[in-house]
Amino acid sequence: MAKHEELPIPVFSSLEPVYGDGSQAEEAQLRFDNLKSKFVQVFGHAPQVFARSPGRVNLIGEHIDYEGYSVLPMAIRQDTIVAIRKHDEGEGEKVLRIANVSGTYPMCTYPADPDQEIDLKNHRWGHYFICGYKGYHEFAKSKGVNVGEPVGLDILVDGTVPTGSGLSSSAAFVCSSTIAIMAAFDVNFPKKEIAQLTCECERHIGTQSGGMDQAISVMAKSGFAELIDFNPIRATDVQLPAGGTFIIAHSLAESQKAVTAAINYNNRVVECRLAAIVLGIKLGMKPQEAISNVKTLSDVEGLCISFASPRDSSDPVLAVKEFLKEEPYTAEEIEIITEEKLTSIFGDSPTSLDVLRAAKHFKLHQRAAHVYSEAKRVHAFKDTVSSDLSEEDKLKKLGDLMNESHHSCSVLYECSCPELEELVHTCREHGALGARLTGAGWGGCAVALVKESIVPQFILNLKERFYQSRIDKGTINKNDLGLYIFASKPSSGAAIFKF
Ligand code: NG1
Ligand code: MG
Repeated sequence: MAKHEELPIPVFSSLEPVYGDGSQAEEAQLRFDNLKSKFVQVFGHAPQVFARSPGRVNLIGEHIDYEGYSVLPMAIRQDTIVAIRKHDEGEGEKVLRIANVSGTYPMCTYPADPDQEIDLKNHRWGHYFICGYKGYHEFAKSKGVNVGEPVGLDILVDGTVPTGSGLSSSAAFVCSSTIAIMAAFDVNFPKKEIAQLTCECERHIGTQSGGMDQAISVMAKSGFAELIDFNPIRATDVQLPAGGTFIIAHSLAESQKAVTAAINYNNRVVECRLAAIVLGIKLGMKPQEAISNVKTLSDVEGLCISFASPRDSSDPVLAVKEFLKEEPYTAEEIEIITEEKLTSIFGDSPTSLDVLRAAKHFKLHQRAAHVYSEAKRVHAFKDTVSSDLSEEDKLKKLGDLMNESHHSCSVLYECSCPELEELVHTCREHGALGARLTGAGWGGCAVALVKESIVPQFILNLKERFYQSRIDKGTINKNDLGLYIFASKPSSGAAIFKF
């Protein structure tokens, strides 16, 4: 039998395989009915096909996917559904019209040219669809698929993944768009190839992202978290212990990653690359060799022998302590080591040059220490899940690893914020075995591991201790609380619907 990731995206003619037959199915039926009637209203035709792809919560392994290290997320039930209709050749204008069921997002129109550049200075929500559109064409070309002359597309989107929340609404949108486009053009590919292509095409939005979000969105399986490896992308099922529940809670601080990339997300990607190059040089590579060959911290892990105590230890965290100073580096200090200007090292990456312009200094020690230690925690998490510890001990160990991960994100990677700190502490105070920020950070959600038996009480306590004051201030509406704090079970991945 072919492996799960070698299979193409499944095509269903009913909602049940994805949404089950309970209350979730009823809700999904309403969304699909609404999409169909709105589509006719807006475009004057029915859609041909639908694609859906879910958001995700990352359980552990933060900011290490782009450094080549494995991560451990699970898909959540919230998703993005894209309804699409491809025009016949010669029909109407050759444009992409992208509408949304939510009034917050006005219709966006783009030319049908797959080589168009995305205007990053003017961020529009439709840009994420164009990522998928460009990605599909780039991929089809590389596969020798003849896509023919550009034609018009009508698109209607319905997303339930909260935006700016670290739950990957962006990947849910990019993946569902890409898969809808493929379905409209009547092609399908193995999931792992779609995971790779969507990871690459989301970078057109200007963030130098890793591949975690797209991989889990495309390859998730109901009932399992997945250990995702990169280069090549691979997913291994992880069955979580039955007695624990993951609760997702929003800090109510919005993290606008596409807008703040130069000082947050891409800044960390650049710092990691610089840390990797400097480590490579300190460990014996010639500067030019390191600059040409070292892209990520995982590229130099093999060289990371520490000569201090314990002698000749190959723990990269110890090598970081020995070879990277704790004080932030200035650009000039790094250039003395690299013997090359940073603007020349990153000369082929406009988004990295934006980072260099905005950065005052570079915290190489802290960022590398986070990445190497977090990579180890992911494997410790996976090993704990499959160990023969008692359920009680397993949950405790997993919680500890989540707490350590949060500490590292907060102190070494500095991707937390005051609201997330307060939320994580409130979770722990009320019985969470572990709690941490999830996703890119700088706002968005926390994930807490809670014993099944205390879930209702835990949610009540959080409502009282974290959300009530925000309801009183009018930040959120009491009736919307269920959108901001909920228990989550591992859900299924991307699917195509043809009715
Ligand atoms: P979110 O949480 O969706 O902004 C981002 C990256 C991931 C990963 C995490 C941090 C994108 C699409 N996703 O996610 O690849 O690096 O941050 O672990 O940029
Ligand atoms: Mg995102």
